[in-house]
Amino acid sequence: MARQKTIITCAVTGAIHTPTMSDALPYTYDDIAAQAVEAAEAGASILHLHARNPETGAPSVDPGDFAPFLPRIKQATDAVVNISTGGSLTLSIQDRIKPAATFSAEMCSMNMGSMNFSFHPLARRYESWKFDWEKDYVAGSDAFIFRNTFRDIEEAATTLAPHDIKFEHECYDVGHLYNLKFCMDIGLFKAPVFLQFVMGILGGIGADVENLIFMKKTADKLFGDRYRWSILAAGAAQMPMATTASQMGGNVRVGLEDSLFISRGQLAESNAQQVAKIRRIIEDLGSEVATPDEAREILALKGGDRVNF
Ligand code: KMH
Ligand code: ZN
Repeated sequence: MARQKTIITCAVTGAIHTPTMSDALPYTYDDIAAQAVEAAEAGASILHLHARNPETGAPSVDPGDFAPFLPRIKQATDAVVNISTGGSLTLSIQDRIKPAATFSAEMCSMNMGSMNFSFHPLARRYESWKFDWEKDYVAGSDAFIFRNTFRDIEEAATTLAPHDIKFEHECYDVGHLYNLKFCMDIGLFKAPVFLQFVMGILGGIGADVENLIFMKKTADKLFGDRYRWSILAAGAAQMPMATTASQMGGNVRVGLEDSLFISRGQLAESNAQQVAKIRRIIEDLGSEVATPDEAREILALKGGDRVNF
């Protein structure tokens, strides 16, 4: 059987890292748009997008903070837009799904379980901060519960169902695969599903090859051949785990949401630099990367002409 092409997703800014941590982290409308377009040009066929307050860089789920950059990305690229419903991690599911519902994107994230979700150890690395909110946000994440109860998942799934959005099911641990299976059994999601194995978040499964194999085997057991998968590994594990996953037939996600680095100890200059690196690795190892239209076909997406931006 011909090997399927590898889909590269780029997660452009996220809600974990803060402006102090890297000058490359985009948070203005212009910079989010420019880096997203550049990442698509470098080979990302899916752009996973969060918004930020353009003055302070704080994570935002206000649709008004997505509106200035979404049309610009659509005009400049053919890439699939995937809108986060993870949010800002402490907000209600009702607020978190507003951007995806408002803009009816081709894809959005769907977080498959409640968990500790912490990056408080990062706070120790910085003595001064660019913006007032950053230190408390980062240091205080040891008290965050990222809430995604079954009721929250059901609310997100039923609210977004009329929009025909393909979900990127974020599974931060093996139990989240079972949560997804349960949700499929009660009719909330239909196969084939698209899984994102999220590895290396403090609160979730660690980023190593044994765990990846365990996640993959569990997905095989639960979903048979009726799923596609991708990996994102946080921090230093990003490129090594993406490389391994691509060799196992998985798709990959990179971007400054997940890691600020291009190699050990060296900050990335941009999202596109990470996309170019993983693309080079994938191609050097003999695989091909999917174009946006190939990604649409592989994931059976509704099409870029059916979004609301
Ligand atoms: N920040 C990632 C670990 C979301 O946006 O819904 C997971 C994520 C969640 O991308
Ligand atoms: Zn995200």
